[in-house]
Amino acid sequence: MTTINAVTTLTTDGEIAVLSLNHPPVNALSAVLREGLMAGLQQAKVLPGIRALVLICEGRTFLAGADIGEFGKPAQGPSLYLIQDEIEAAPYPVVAAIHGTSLGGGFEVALCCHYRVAVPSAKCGLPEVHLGLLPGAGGTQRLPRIVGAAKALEMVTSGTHVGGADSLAMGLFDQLVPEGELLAGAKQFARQVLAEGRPLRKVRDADDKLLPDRGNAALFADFRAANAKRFRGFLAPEYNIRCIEAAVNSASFEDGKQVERTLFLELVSGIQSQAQRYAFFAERQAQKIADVPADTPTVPVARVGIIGAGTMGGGIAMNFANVGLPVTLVETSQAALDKGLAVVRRNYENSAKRGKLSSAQVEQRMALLTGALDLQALAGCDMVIEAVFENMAIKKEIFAKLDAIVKPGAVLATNTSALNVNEIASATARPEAVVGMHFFSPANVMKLLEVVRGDKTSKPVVATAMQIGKKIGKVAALSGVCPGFIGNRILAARGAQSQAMLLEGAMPWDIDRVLYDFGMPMGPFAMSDLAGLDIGWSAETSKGASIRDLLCEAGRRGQKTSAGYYDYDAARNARPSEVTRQIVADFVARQGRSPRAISDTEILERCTYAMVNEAAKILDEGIAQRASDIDTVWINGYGWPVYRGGPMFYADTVGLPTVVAQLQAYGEMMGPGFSLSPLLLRKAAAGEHFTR
Ligand code: 3H9
Repeated sequence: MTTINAVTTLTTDGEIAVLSLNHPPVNALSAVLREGLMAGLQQAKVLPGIRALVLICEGRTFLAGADIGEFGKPAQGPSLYLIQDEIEAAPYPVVAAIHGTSLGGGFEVALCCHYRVAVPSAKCGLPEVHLGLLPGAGGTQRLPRIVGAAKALEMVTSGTHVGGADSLAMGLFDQLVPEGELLAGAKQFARQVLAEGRPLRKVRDADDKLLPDRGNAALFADFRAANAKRFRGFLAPEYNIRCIEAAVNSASFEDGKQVERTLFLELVSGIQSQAQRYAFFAERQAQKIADVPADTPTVPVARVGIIGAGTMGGGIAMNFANVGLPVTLVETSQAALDKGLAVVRRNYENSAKRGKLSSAQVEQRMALLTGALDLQALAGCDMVIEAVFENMAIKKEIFAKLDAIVKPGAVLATNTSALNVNEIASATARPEAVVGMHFFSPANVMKLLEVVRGDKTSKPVVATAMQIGKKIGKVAALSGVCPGFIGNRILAARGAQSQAMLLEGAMPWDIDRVLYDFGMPMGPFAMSDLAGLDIGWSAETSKGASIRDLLCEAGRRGQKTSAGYYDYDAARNARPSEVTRQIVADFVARQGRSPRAISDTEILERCTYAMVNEAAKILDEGIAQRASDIDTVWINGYGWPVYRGGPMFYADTVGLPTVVAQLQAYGEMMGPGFSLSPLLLRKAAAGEHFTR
């Protein structure tokens, strides 16, 4: 065995050379790895008697892509392109031996190898679009030469990881070998290639898959039109499409690659990719808690209990069933339980209709759910999540009962979205076991899990909640206790401004349009209509003291009544409402106010800067551990456009002095409850940022 450098070794087995890379955690193509790879390839070439080379990785995965942290820094070591040329021009077959995830630049290296062998659990893909990028090392030119333009378009714009069997069927892998036998299988494959005298196949030369689409403008126009909503606001999907177009229509591989190179450079230096790369690391950073080290013991969770089988409880239960964990769902009546389980079944069956689950999988998951009408059924659960409606007295009553039922050492979680977790914990004799696990609706879909740490929550309990979040595919972020925690507290700050502007002259659809155009999935008024305007409202106590009261009194309760701030047609398409316009205008007039024209800039600034200001307070108070956690919450829980990197990153791009100056300029209009965050003021004055 020859050690090439700290991460690379070269061994031989008869006529086969094996170049092995080991750069934890994910074998990213950092400078040190590129150096080792290049030197290893060159040394193998001069070894006597070598007739084939296997490229393999140690650890959990094959090369998972370029080192994202290196973008924007001065280049070091050999470029990926030189390495790819070296592989493609090797004098003998080079076989990539793939396990784990072969992604981005890592898969682009594999695509330069003459052959690809993988274990069945291996996946491959070009996920650069999620980083606001495109595959910049020939991926957009080679992929369609294997799978055709239509499939390539879908793959590069969705960033999907393709499993082993599908990759084999699509020609991305040449052979699957049994798990645990990758190296032996790859060597065997190489020997077979030699024995059969198979050629040094180069994907770059294979044009036949492209030819049928040459000049087919409709393919691309249709793809753009069909995905316009999905790609809204993002630059990278369009740039990826242009590269596939170039692959199909360019006179040569090199011409297409030039287009790819130019567009890659534009994206990598742009603000969208910077924001998306930041969000990638922010999400992973959010897992880390300063005083809860990674080796903190956790509670083994083999069975989960959920109290409440409503929309939230049922959705939460699905997350656990999806990863094979049995769930006990407790309701107060058989009817409510049956209804909840029927909704879960319907959700699964809808997934099956869309081809995402087999009917056997639907049954397997349903079989993991057990209904019960008595809290006693939770005795054997390792984690219990309370998901009843937001009423402190009821929650305290439930937690007091749980104390006598649930086994010692279990985690007692509440899904409250705003209530005081410390007060809930005080109802038990074991407040250290109590933690907030705030899921977002629909809980089986939304990525965010806000883990709320009470004053007495123990470290193992915090660590368990974070860990189980990852296990069920959520992005977990830690919050301290305050009304609304990180996410809803910031939402309330935005809500206050949008309500205030309604009284100053803006209409709901003006405000919603500005926020939608900014990139949010919907504005605050459309969101209220979706949730129901009558949440927390009752006809008995309504005093007609707000526009919401008046709308509810008029029977306009939101989408469910086909009318709220907006009018809705049968397909739930929203239209500005004349009735709402009149209700707003009359209310404003009764208050003796004269409506004024409010610019789009003012709407955007007051909404987003008020959010930034509240976020700064949250950070200052230690409710959030770091600014990037706040961004992770807003991107994954509320649809803040990831290409703007979250409220804190956005504030940094705007410039904190500008944020402060504008908030000061709006002055009294921000409302009596508004005050500038001392941290925001300090940072602006010192020329500092939140996220850099
Ligand atoms: C690219 O390739 C561009 C080319 O086309 C063109 C070049 C010219 N770089 O996610 P995890 C770190 S763009 C640096 O928790 P998992 C990550 O930060 C790239 N670091 O593990 C974390 O660090 P820490 C295209 C990376 O098992 C640790 O590894 N490739 C990179 O849940 C573990 O990560 C991608 O977009 C990286 N590329 O998932 C793939 N990847 O422990 C991005 C990971 O300090 N990566 N880290 O927090 C992934 O999707 C997942 O990490 C992966 C593993 C599926 C691989």
